Amino acid sequence: MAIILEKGQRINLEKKNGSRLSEFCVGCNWGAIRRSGFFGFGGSSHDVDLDLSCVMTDKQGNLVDHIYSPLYRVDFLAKYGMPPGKTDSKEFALHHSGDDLKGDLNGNDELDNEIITVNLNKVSSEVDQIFFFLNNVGREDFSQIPYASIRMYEGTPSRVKEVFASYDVAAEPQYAGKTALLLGKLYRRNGEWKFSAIGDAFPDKNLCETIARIVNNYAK
Ligand SMILES: [Ca+2]
Ligand SMILES: [Ca+2]
Repeated sequence: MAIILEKGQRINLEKKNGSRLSEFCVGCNWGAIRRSGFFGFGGSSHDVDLDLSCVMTDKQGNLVDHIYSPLYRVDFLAKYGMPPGKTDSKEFALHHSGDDLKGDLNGNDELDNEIITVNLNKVSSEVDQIFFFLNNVGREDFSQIPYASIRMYEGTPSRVKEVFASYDVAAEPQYAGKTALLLGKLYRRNGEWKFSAIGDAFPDKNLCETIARIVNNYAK
């Protein structure tokens, strides 16, 4: 049984057989918004573009690396002092599957739309915390998105072998007006990696605001 994470919960990355989780996927699955038509005809779907991203900080809480969509405009990022997007961390320990712009158009396909693969054994020694967060590029807030969940699992982006932990994040009134969500962080403690499910939602206009918030309020 996978662990169903709750806001604020901290977990070890220890598996049932006593070994430790070191290579896994962090994936986010979400749905486009369905609008039904008259008498069941002419329903339409409204694309939902969530972006799963992560930033890495060192022991002092300084930003040292990032993964976010290369589709973000370079001039927009530069206004906030942020470098261009990329899908690999510096040491290739983390990799993003690519920017999904729509969400599931025909109901929940149970597959993650954006996935970051993680190999903790390859993470640079300067990295102390890895924060995972979601931004909605569109105008709707998380309470309007039919479903969105994040999970950690072993396997590959196209084949889920075993789910280690999962966390549901959308379609709840508490997310009204919220367009960004800090899902959680991987962090080192006494030489071991652990995971903390943060689950805080914000009304941020874009990912640069969320990154600034993480660095200023969570990383130190
Ligand atoms: Ca996206
Ligand atoms: Ca999906």
